[in-house]
Amino acid sequence: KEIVLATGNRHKREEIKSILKDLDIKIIPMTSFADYPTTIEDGATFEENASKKARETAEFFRKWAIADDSGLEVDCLNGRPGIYSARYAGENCSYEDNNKKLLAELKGVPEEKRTANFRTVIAVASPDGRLFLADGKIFGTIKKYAAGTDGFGYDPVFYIPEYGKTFAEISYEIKNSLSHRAKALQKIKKIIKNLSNL
Ligand code: ITT
Ligand code: NA
Repeated sequence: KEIVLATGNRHKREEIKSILKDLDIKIIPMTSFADYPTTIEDGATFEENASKKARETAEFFRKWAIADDSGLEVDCLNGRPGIYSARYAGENCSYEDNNKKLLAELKGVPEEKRTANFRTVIAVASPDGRLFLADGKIFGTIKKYAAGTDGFGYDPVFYIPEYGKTFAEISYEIKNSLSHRAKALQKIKKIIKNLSNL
């Protein structure tokens, strides 16, 4: 029982492995192979991009594959950066560049209008072309300045009112128990468990 994890993002890799650790399946990082497909993420939705990453990886290795497409949706920006979250401030930009750009765009926007959510779509693809999708969301607000050093991406600016902390200020254990990614992966776990041939 093996599944190839189709992500080039080491933070996602660690979170996904941790969330799926109780599953009786060996998770092989795509990046542990010398050669792996680099999917062009030209879909219009998280679903399309996650599906494309999982399908291309399953086809390439002739093995089951799991992929994650995710991002931050800010309400007062009409859902941006959304599917463009990784490259919001430009191609190959840093997480810090993205956070700076986001805080600049939200300059002067009052507390109550800074609502946002993270969204993840997980796709699982079989080598014979089957596809399973699950999604997860977590709601919060965009803080006025970055805080915390854990996590990655927009974690330092994503504030969870229930905890009074950003995602970068809470422990990995807590983030991985309530995040968008955790919710999507819990749903996919149930699907995977019912697949007799994986
Ligand atoms: P792969 O496509 O190789 O999986 P990626 O980082 O390019 O890696 P995406 O295309 O799905 O992944 O872009 C997701 C971006 O959304 C990511 O780079 C972060 O900027 C942001 N993001 C996703 N999940 C996040 C999380 O849990 N915390 C903070 N930021 C997150
Ligand atoms: Na990507």
